Amino acid sequence: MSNLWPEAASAHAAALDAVLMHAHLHMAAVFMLWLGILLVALWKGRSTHATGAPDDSVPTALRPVPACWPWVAMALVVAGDVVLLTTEALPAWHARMQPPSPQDATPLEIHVEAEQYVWHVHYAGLDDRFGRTDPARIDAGNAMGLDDTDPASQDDVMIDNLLMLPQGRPVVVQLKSRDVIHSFTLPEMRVKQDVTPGLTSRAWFTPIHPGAWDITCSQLCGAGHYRMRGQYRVLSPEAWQAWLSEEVALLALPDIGTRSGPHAHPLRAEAAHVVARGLPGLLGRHYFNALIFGQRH
Ligand SMILES: [Cu+2]
Repeated sequence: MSNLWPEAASAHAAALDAVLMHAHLHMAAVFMLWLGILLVALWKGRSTHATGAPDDSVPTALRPVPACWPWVAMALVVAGDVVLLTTEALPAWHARMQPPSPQDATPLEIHVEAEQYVWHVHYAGLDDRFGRTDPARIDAGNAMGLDDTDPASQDDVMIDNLLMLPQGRPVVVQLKSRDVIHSFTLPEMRVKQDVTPGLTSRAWFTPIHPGAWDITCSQLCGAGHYRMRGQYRVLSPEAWQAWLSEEVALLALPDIGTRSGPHAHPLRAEAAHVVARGLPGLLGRHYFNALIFGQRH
């Protein structure tokens, strides 16, 4: 059955998969048990006594179904639920609800803002400090509204629809929405978190092996919901650091013109190719609006 699921690529994925698998096995056992009782009842009750009322003239032991069976079945269902909850589901949920501890490894924080139909991704850069943002500064070349007067913003990297992650390091994604409810979903990380306007949500996970997969939106968020997809990639820590350094270096190039525009980085180009089927794709709606319609947001 696990072949039907997306690849498990985060540290907590196995525990959640086990809960899911055992809950399904439990429900399958319950289904078979009730089906068995139903078939026995049908078989033994196929007499001409069709009134539905208990026939007191028949000894209890010979009645179609012993009266205790449903209680036994229900007790087994409850016992199975209790075992599942106490041994797997609640421990897995408890572990899931604990944010990564800085004692284990310094978590990497990334800010993501959802907007019909783009994931704006903001990296703190080499200094690990996020620059100040201001919604009034959002425009075609500044998807997050970064305030360039803040020294911490100088090395901040903004990319639409591309989430780059290092392997083996806990990641905390801070999520906001600019319009409607979206749902930030990384199936292989077993991460799904609603992104609600007016609220700041967080999702955390630790990628355990390299790969490239799709970011999807799991809430029907508008007519373009189907194309609200990005890409996320897990690289080795060294490759991730090299990528970040390259991106920061690209910020200094004079021909870029914008902070969130289409840099010439090969990974961006590749992701754009994958995502471009969704029209705004990697470049984001603002960029396309500016490019095609001359609009500024
Ligand atoms: Cu969405």
